[in-house]
Amino acid sequence: MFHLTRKRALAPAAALVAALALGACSSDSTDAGAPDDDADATTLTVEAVDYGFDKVPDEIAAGTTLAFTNTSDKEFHEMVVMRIADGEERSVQELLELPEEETADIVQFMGVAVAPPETDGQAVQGDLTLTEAGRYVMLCFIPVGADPDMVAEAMEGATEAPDLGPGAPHFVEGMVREFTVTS
Ligand SMILES: [Cu+2]
Repeated sequence: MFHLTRKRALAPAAALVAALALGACSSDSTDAGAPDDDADATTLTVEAVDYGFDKVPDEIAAGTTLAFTNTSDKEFHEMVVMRIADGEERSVQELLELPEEETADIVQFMGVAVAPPETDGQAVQGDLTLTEAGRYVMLCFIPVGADPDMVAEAMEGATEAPDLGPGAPHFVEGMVREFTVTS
């Protein structure tokens, strides 16, 4: 059902365009130098806030492992990491508007980490060590205002069809961040 949630969230929605534009350029240039220390730069901890991913440089060295921590005191967050196919030049915003069947060959799921409020996250699927250079995007699909306990149950598969409420996915509110992995 975790997958279903994500697929539903990727459905076209005109209102996304403006919201996504807000999130796409929220990079913090003060962080840009961080991954240059090759010796120690093997783990990068991404901080989830309401609603965004902090501490994400524009460029990340290949071989870096992404860790995840949630600094929000109310929202459950996830970090779904996807790689965008080589040669693809459309923006993340444009890709999010495509029908699901068209994105299957363009966007490759890499891994996901999840974290309840004020908790360090854990990877629950895939591999968050990014070895291949290219364009990547991280997103959070949790609905705004969802009960963190219910989200946790849904993640564990304990609830068949969890009602996480009517909120828009967090990525609509800015929890979408593109970055580049460099070799
Ligand atoms: Cu979130």
